[in-house]
Parts: sequence; C-alpha cells; structure tokens
Amino acid sequence: MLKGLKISLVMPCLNEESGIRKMLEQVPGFIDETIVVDGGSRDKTAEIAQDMGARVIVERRRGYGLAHKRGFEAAQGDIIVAADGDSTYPVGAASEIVDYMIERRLDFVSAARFPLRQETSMRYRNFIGNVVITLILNILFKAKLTDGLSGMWVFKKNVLSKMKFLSDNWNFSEEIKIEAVLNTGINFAEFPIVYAERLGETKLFPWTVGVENIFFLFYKRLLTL
Ligand SMILES: Nc1nc2c(ncn2[C@@H]2O[C@H](COP(=O)(O)OP(=O)(O)OP(=O)(O)O)[C@@H](O)[C@H]2O)c(=O)[nH]1
Ligand SMILES: [Mg+2]
Repeated sequence: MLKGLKISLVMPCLNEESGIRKMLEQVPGFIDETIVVDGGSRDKTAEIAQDMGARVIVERRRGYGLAHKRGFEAAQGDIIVAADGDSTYPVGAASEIVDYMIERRLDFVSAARFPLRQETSMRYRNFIGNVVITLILNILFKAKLTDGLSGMWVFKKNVLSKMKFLSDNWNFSEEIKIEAVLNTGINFAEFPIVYAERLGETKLFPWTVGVENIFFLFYKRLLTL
C-alpha cells in the first residue's frame, strides 16, 4: 500500500529467467501483488517467478499487448505499475511516481527513458528508432512525449475503461500512451527514470517492429480523426 492505495505490479515475460529474478529481487515492500504474465517460456521464468512470490498467469498466445491486457484484468490494485520483465525498468521508482501522481492529480504516468542516464542501456539502432517513432507520434497526435515507446507505466486501474485498444502486440506500448494523451478525462504526464541494460535476449525484431510501429501510428490516427 502507498498512501492508502493498493498497488499491483504487472510484468510480461517471455524467456526472461535472468531478468525476472533481478526484477523480483528489487520489488519494493509497498507493492501489494506482483503478477508475471508468462508467454509459455521455455526457460525457468515461471518457476522462478512463482518461487519468488509472484502470481504467474500463463498466456501462450503471443503478444506484448495481449500479455499486458491479461495482467491488467487480473490486477486488483487501485494503481497498476506495468513494466517489462527484463530488468531494464526501476520498479522502485513507482513510489516517487505515485507521490507525483497524487501531488499533480494525475491518472497516468509514463516513465521516460530519455535523455539516457546510462549510454550502454540502449543500442544506438534502438535509440534512433525510438526518437523517430516518438517524433512521428508527437506530430500525428499533437503530443509532447519524450519517450513514445517506454515499457513502464503507472496508472489508476479505472482509466482502462476509458481506453480503446486496437493492438495486442508491440504497438500496444505507443497505443496506451496515445489513449492516455488523447482522452480529456485522463491527466497524463511523463516522469524521468533510469533505464538499465537488459539481461537475457531481446524478443524484438527491431526493423520489422519499428516499421510496424510507424504504420500503426498512421492507422490509429486515421481511426481517431
Ligand atoms: N508474456 C509475453 N511477454 C512478452 C511477449 N513478447 C515480449 N514479452 C516481454 O515483454 C517485455 C518487452 O520485451 P523486450 O524484448 O524487452 O522488448 P524491448 O524492451 O522493446 O527490447 P530490448 O531492447 O530487447 O529490451 C519483456 O519482458 C519480454 O519478455 C509475449 O509474446 N508474451
Ligand atoms: Mg526490454
């Protein structure tokens, strides 16, 4: 609990046995429940998560967005902290973010990685992809994001009923921010965090996913005219 609010942590994981261990070691005491949505990992992700006290939901259908949606449905908290399970995001920063939310009466906060504090945390190719996609997102949706593809968000669970999602896959990361920014009933802000180098293998095919992300932005824009 934080300031009387129940906090749920949701992490999608596919073959992240090293990352999830490090994430779970860092889970702060104020987190009331930790949900790991496992994509049917072939390594020990699910066993490690369970042994370390997380609730494991297995969702074998592929999809980063789908995994998040399964986790959000199961979460019981007033506030959901969503973060990738590859040890790149600082879940401990959630307490500062919740303070910031209360102080500024915010409903949805996206953790922003830029400017990067640790240069080795992101490959140059991914950095360029993030900059280009964020720029296109900002132009198309008149937004002012510094990080359109961050994988850590802290939000009131009730905002989900105001959002409409088209994506079950990687585009979900940009889509959840677009939904938060466009919805006048959702107070949105970014909060700077320290992004760390990932443990384990990436699940992303950067070129394909980068191009899909850009097409998705135009598609979403057409549907939200
Ligand atoms: N359950 C589930 N989790 C997934 C799936 N695809 C990716 N993930 C998880 O989603 C998170 C984000 O994936 P990453 O591979 O880290 O993608 P990224 O952060 O854009 O790229 P990196 O630079 O490699 O970190 C990780 O915790 C993955 O294990 C999936 O189909 N199902
Ligand atoms: Mg990652």
